Amino acid sequence: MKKCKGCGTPLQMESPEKNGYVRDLGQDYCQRCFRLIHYDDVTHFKADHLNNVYILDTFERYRNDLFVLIVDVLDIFCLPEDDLLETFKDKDTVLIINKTDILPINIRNEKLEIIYTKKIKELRKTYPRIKAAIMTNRYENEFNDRFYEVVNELGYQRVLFAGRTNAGKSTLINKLLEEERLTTSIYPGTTLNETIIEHDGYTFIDTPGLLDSENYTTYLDLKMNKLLKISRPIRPQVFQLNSRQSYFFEGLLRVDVDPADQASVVFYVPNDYKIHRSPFAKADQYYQKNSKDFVLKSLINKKENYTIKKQQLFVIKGMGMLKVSGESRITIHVHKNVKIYGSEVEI
Ligand SMILES: Nc1nc2c(ncn2[C@@H]2O[C@H](COP(=O)(O)OP(=O)(O)OP(=O)(O)O)[C@@H](O)[C@H]2O)c(=O)[nH]1
Ligand SMILES: [Mg+2]
Repeated sequence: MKKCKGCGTPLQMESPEKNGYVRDLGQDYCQRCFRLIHYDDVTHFKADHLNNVYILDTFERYRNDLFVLIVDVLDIFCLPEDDLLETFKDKDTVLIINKTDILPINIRNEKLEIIYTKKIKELRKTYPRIKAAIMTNRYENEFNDRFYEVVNELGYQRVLFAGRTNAGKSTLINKLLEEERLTTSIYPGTTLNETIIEHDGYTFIDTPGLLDSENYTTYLDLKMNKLLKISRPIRPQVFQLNSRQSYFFEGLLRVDVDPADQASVVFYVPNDYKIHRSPFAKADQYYQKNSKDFVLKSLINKKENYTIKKQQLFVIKGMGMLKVSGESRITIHVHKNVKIYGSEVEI
């Protein structure tokens, strides 16, 4: 059966409402991919049939191939507690830490290498089949050479690309192919089926992304997903405080900080939204008044308390990070399913 070159779904002419629809089976790309690529039209964007069991079954069929696991740079701090690596523990894996371009300028380069090298060293103690790790992003020029070097050294010709949805799997394969062959988009669930590509004696297998119930984007509709996309280096939003304050990121996040003396809080979130600061006493009032007008609608429905001794970094999956410095007690309010990962790392 002929499959769409962009998303891997079998092509069909019967039902325009279903995935894989084409007017003519001579076409290479389905209606959904065509409209998405050329018009950013998501009318036909559906990924309902995707589920992790289906994707894990796909992986098993390629279990003897090399697995390239692509992880968003912000998710690397979550990996020790996340179940993602468990999925790949019995497979030779190359870990790719992707989208490094979104990190703030001040934590790039050497500092970054040190932080991530340490993290990977720790992870390899539990997951010895992580054979190599590469940090990169779609704009980086040396990736292809480094990639082939690693793959050749490990002695593989067949490589499966796996990871969470939206991690940049299809984008990275296009980079290796040096053409925009696979469909990529900001919307999670772009790739619908495995896609096998022969290239220069190698076989690349693109796969749908694993869904992540802990990620904020899982709970946002397509339009809202667009708003959370980070495409430029994050500009940290920094606040100093010496009394109890509350901070809001639209309707998605509220952080109450109660410093013992002096403290600072830094938000690493998409640049287009400014953090709103309010004295703690007026925070509930602010929230009630504005919740209807938030561009990113109100999804705050759980809170977690933390005590900070010196400094702590928190990753709010799918949204960004925040760093609190100075002895304080804090409360983070987010969507009930979104996991908050605390990390001691100093950035
Ligand atoms: N800033 C930045 N954005 C990237 C990078 N790589 C991919 N993206 C963007 O991330 C989004 C998702 O990319 P895809 O390649 O479609 O991701 P995927 O992992 O194939 O996603 P699914 O098919 O949904 O599982 C797109 O908007 C890409 O442009 C990168 O290195 N840096
Ligand atoms: Mg994809």
